[in-house]
Amino acid sequence: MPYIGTMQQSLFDADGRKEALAPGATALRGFARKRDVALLAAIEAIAAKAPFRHMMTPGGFEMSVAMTNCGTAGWVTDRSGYRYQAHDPQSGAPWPAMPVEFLVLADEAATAAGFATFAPDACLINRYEPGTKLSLHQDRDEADYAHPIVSVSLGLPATFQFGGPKRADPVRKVVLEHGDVVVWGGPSRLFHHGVLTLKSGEHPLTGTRRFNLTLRKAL
Ligand code: MD6
Ligand code: FE
Repeated sequence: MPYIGTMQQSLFDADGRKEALAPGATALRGFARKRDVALLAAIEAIAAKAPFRHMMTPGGFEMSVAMTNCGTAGWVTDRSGYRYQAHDPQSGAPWPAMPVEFLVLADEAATAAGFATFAPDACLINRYEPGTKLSLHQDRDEADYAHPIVSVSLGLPATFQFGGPKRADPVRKVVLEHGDVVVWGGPSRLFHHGVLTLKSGEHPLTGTRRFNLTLRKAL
């Protein structure tokens, strides 16, 4: 193998490049890419049972990002607030089971980022189309903030905003591309973050969409 090939292998191996975003937050570039087709097929199977929908915020605004869930608990919002619940409010049925490939990826990513074994019980699936965005927020509906969140980006790239403990703290912009995984825990677990308005584009696997999985230990 030529020398440059060996160099690339060591810097950009199957685990992707590791990038520290904040204390306890690590981007694993390209970590999910080799599983992209299986992950997208699993999302499609979940959405066939629990379709993507635009949920209502407690303040009465319909979210531009479409969402669904899998796992024993799913994140929902409506006029009465944010929470995790075992059933899809739209059908009354339990959320679809967490696919084994999600569990394997989440645990491998958490381990690669230096966390102990990670066994998520909830996965929120976000679907973005050009023009949609996710406002600055904190993820704080989970029972125990000691667990990290593993985030998987697929399809069109998006600009992620990564802030601090206070909403008004300055934000850092990070582009998340197809296959990128972010493992996020520790001191920055409750930092504010959001996704800027998705730009139009065309991805060979997802067309005009971006999907994001956030795997959580909610209960
Ligand atoms: C997104 N992600 O990337 C939205 N939350 O579409 C999140 O809101 C998020 O990536 C908690 C931890 C990781 C995340
Ligand atoms: Fe979040």
